[in-house]
Amino acid sequence: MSTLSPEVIAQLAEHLENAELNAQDVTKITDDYPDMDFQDAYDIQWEIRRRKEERGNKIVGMKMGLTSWAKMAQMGVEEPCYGFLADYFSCPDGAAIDTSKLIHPKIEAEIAFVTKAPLKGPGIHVADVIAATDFVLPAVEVIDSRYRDFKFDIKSVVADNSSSSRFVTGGRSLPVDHMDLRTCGVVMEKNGEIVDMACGAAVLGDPAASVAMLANMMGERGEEIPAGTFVMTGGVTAAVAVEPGDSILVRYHEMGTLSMRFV
Ligand code: OOG
Ligand code: MG
Repeated sequence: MSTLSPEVIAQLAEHLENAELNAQDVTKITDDYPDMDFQDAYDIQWEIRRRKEERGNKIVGMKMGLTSWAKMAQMGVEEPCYGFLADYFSCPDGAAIDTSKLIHPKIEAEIAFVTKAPLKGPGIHVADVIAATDFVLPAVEVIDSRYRDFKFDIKSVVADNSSSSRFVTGGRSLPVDHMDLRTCGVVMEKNGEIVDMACGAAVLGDPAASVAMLANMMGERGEEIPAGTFVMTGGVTAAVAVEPGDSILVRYHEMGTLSMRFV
């Protein structure tokens, strides 16, 4: 069910995408549309995606969010959500990330998958995900909610493409059966000091369960995760705020390190 008209969906998509492109915060949209539902929220997100594709941007992956207790507790939201990744979100390992294009960036250490076969829900489980995985690799997401002070509810954040803004990937990719991702340790360092650490099991008990949930959530709209898709499974720790001058290093068990600085 949806409650908003196609005109309002289009207008809210333009409003939230402009907030992203102009790096200007806005109030959460549920303040003005308290009755909007999940379908409305995802309709707005898919309309933002359509706008970008129409402008020539390429979609280069998907992300799950709010999949760890650390993240859910930090944001006060207890339901996972997904978003898309556009070409210009992608930054190379070691990148200098320009904060003037962002509102209030935070970083998250994540484990990513690349698929080699399509995954279409409903009914996708962890074994399907493992069978469809080409390799796994480390990723750091830079989230940047367009909502003032990062304050939102689940429907507002879904409409805002789940705060997606930049990501860094690289490190060492591995076959998915090389190790148990649940015990894959991650150490986050900011300016040479450890700020947080966790392991893969923080994400829904197993990061592969996050990919399965993405396939099942997309399946509700008749969409699938195509073969060759890069999927970030969600922050293992709470997100860490960054500002110009900060330098970040994330160390992963067996998957190397990722680094970036903010300018
Ligand atoms: C929503 C996006 C969360 C993650 O990895 O948990 C997310 C937010 O916290 O702004 O990307
Ligand atoms: Mg994330």
